[in-house]
Amino acid sequence: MEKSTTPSKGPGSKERRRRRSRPPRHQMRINTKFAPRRPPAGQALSCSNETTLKPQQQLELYRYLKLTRLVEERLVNLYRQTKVVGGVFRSLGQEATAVGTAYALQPQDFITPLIRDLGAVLVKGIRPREIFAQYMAKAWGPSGGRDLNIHFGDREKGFIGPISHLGDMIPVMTGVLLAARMQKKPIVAIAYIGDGGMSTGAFHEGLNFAAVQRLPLIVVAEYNYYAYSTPTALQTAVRDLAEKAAGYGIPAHIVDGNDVVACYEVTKRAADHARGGGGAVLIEAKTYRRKGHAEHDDQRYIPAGEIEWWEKNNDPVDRYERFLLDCGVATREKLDEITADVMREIEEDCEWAESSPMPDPEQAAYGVYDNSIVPPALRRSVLEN
Ligand SMILES: Cc1ncc(C[n+]2csc(CCOP(=O)(O)OP(=O)(O)O)c2C)c(N)n1
Ligand SMILES: [Mg+2]
Repeated sequence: MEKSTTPSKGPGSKERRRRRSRPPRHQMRINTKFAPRRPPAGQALSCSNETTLKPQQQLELYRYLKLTRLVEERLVNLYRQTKVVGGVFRSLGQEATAVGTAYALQPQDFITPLIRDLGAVLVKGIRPREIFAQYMAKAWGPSGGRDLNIHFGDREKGFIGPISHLGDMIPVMTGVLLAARMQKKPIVAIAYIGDGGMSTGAFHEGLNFAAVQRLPLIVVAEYNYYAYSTPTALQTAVRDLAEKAAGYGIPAHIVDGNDVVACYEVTKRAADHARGGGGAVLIEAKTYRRKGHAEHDDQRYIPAGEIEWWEKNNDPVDRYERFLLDCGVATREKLDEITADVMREIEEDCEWAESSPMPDPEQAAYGVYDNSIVPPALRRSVLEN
């Protein structure tokens, strides 16, 4: 028998329930529980002491923070030796945001990072050797020299490679999550975005759609004071990026982006909310970009003393070391041991990447087009042997 084609009289009961379960207006406020706070006079900044992380996990977090910082330092060395193709983009001073947020995900969950989210990529299981080979455009790198820096992906590891156009990864990740819902895969995802990227049309359209569909998308908005040389106040009229969530009817958090524990805790809550069917969440991480847009940028547009203030008073690695030592999770010797181990890994991986050949020029024709329908111009000379 054929299925009834009677037109629907409106949303089904499941849809009605979903609509009714939307939070009332007054609940759509910004949660500031883990927002930046001033320490009591005379005390240096540490991290949130409200944590569900076990000591072993706390040490692992430290390892990722140091790994991120030291991989980037090595990239700068390689750049100065002219071995890097293209630019080097640092996350100096804001490593805790990428590391802490990504650490709150489960292995099956997805991320799509931006240039300042190397820490999230490493947490997702990408090895430093892949990063070095990719930056040097080597044949053994993940894109085989076709693209640079973190413009590659690894779907097995839940890492969707970003494209350059700011904002566009929000609708892409929304699509990934819609597909996962149709395949009944219970994943959540983080899409990272900068204060500048949030001013694009793609950001708005993507987040609006994710919110309407109640997709488990966590947008991590990195307020780091600048987009290239433009201060945030010159390109958005809101004070806090989190205010934008109200326009989509989704909850928002403001977190201290230089407190790795707070970043973890906020994202854990957002992921639980999203996984439980609550829909999209916006997390604004307050942090600071201590280097220029890329290594070539001399930062002449930055007010005198600003970078030095952040370096001295609000460095995420210093803060986390203070926290681990104060609460007795680690001794100085333990931290040194972890750092030495990270340096060993970087040494080994960098050597591996440097020993890789450059790609064969012909390889440029592969992995781009469907090679069964190669353009005639390339057919004989390149692809037929
Ligand atoms: C749609 C679009 N416009 C402009 C650019 C060029 N661009 C690349 S990064 C960047 C600054 C991004 O600033 P922000 O989003 O704050 O991220 P941050 O660099 O601070 O991490 C710009 C303008 C781009 N990639 N895409
Ligand atoms: Mg920015």
